[in-house]
Amino acid sequence: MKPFEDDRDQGVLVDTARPKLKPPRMYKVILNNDDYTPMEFVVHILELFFGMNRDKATQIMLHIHTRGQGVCGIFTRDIAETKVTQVNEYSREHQHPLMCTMEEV
Ligand code: TYC
Repeated sequence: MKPFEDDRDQGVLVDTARPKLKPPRMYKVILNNDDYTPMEFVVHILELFFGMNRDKATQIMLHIHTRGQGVCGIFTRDIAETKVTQVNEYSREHQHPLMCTMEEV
């Protein structure tokens, strides 16, 4: 470099921001069948915690009853964990063995 030459970077410094964001992992919240929980209680759970109307809740409950398990919804991990905890606590409070679980999509 010649004496007194300005060596500050003259290159292009401004680039479009491209943050490397990945979509979040998603989790299915699953209700499992059992022999003891009343059908009406399962329908109530699907309405209360998953925002289903009575027809949809009844359809999903019957699917779980006949097939062994069913998906209530798909959520990010924190939301799915909260749903699982809320459903299991609520079921225990009402002395039902209903089991709610989650698995990654
Ligand atoms: N199998 C239960 C009964 O016959 C009903 C039931 C449905 C229980 C869905 C759990 O996730 C469930 N009373």
